[in-house]
Amino acid sequence: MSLLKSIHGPSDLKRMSTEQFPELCQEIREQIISVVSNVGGHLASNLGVVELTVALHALLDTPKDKIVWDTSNQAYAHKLLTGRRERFHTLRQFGGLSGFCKREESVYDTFNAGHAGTGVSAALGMVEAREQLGQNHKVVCVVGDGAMTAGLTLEGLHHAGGLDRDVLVVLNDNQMSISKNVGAISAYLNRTFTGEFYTRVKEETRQFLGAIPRIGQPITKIAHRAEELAKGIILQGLLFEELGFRYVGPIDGHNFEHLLPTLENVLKLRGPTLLHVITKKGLGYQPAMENPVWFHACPAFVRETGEPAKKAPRPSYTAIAVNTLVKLARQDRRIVAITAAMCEGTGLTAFEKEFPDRLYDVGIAEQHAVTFAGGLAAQGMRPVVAIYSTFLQRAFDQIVHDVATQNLPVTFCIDRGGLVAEDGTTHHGAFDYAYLRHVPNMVVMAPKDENELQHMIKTCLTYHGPATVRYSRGTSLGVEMAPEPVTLPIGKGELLRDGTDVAIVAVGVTVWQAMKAAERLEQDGISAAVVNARFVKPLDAGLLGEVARRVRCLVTVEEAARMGGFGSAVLESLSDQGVTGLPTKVLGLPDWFIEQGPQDLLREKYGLTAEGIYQGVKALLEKVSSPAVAREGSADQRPLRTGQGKRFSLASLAREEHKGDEQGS
Ligand SMILES: Cc1ncc(C[n+]2csc(CCOP(=O)(O)OP(=O)(O)O)c2C)c(N)n1
Repeated sequence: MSLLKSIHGPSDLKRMSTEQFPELCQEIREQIISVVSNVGGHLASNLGVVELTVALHALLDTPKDKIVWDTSNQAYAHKLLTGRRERFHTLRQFGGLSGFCKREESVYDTFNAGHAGTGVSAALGMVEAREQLGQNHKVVCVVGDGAMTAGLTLEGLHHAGGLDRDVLVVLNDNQMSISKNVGAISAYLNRTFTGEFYTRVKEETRQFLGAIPRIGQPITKIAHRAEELAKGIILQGLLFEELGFRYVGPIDGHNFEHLLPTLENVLKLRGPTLLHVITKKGLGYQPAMENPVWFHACPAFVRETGEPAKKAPRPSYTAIAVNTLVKLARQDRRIVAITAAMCEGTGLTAFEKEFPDRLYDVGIAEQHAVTFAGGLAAQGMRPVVAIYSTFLQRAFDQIVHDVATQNLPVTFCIDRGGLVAEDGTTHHGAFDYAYLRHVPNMVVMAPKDENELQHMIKTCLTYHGPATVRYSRGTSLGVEMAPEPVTLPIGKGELLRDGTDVAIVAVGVTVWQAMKAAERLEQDGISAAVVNARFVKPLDAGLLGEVARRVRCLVTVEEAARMGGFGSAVLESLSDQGVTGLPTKVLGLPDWFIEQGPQDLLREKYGLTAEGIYQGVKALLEKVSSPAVAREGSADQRPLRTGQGKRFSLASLAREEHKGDEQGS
């Protein structure tokens, strides 16, 4: 009989003998490996926290007690133990379980996450809510050593130490962020469990634990002993002690004989406590232990070999971007690259290989990465900050205050722009056009294909101020590449085809879809112009105005949030140029958080495929029956005829569009 199958919630765990826990952990690992090999996911981190998760749920009274998982990429075992085992095979798929914690998914998920470093602050908020509301429950935050390098974590610890409330922070230390953890804090943590020192600490911890009766020991006495232990033998806890935490550890996070009694005791301690737990990424699956970096967040793989189930047919946009950077860095000594703990994901490993001294991994510190780049640029360097669109959100003020106000030549390689698929809501790069285009001095570009991408990288690096190039997750299109990247004229789009019925103005990956839609429209006898905007800012106002004046309606397309994005920019530009009364439609992502799912499926759902654009144009054209109407009179009073002869005003047209938004076409 499977132990895991008998668990429908944490209370079942409490009925189980602790001797059965190792076997249960084996089953949990088996389940995780089996599902992740099918659907991809954060394998290595999850395999590392199985015992810790079992121990926490066995000792806490969840969901009354709260566990906050920082980043929450390591919450698979937590999901399996909290009533989601039967749906676990749907992990990360459209309509399935999220790969992260989601309050809307389970009462056991106390806080939504996906970005690193939020755990301590959120947990502290819950602690204060408990105090304010006169409640009585425990709050435990599990945070990785990687997330310890996030400024936000340190801000949370700093505040917690000052507040002096009862809160337990479990530092899950596997020495890895995605790749090897970096920086001074990581080095500090490493010193705590290497070689002889760790062995001695482990032994003394064991003696300490042996001396504590499991039940009935007055809390103060245990606290005192714990304090003695911490002060007496664990100098390395000093950083946390100075921040106002009681430090306990390090302990072996895979050994229930250490985990259970220690956790049981630290959960009784008063005040902020930090338990330092050592775990191994990938434990239980040999390929993941050997290559925890690849298995941090892997695609589907062949279980027997650990090889990817599918090989990409062409290089990714990421690879093309970095190849170009490497090429340009060979010619310009001032080019340096910066990553915030995402060397692999951003492809900068290739840059590091050739220029190890010109690559900076700053840890999970996007804000610092941007200001650091500002400092480099102020002294004449040409820094390139490569960060995923979603993570760059965190550095908005640094972009504005530390780069743009000074017009510093920092290049932003914004990877994973648009829909990113299975990581879902917290990871889609939906907001970048909107959060960048209103920043003075900022140039914002997005390539239609990989050839244009290489030109845009070069354009950024020859521009005198801040410039961003935003590209998609996934495989490039396979277009012919120019032998060398060239500098594009700033603010110039290209007219890919001319037409008189409709202008489709697209940017980024949507451009080729717009071209396909135009070909289909042509078969219906509709003449469609297609503009590749290239620049979200500055827009090619001249080209837009010119094209807009010779068509009956205009549709913009972007794989980004519609509100405040590229389409909005086009409409503002047309209005500034006095092109009023032209029926328009803005295709893009709606005003809600986009769910997880394959890119193609989501593109289809949100009308961003060739078919979606075709349908969008047809719907608009249907409303614009008379070519003359679109060109004359004041926008709001002018009557329009639909194909069916129904009368519309442009104001009612706008209401129709808005209704479409709410329903989520
Ligand atoms: C703000 C932010 N930057 C980057 C990432 C990408 N990322 C996901 S997990 C991770 C490493 C986390 O390491 P750690 O906190 O030690 O947790 P582990 O996965 O080892 O359990 C990184 C950098 C992120 N999720 N959020």
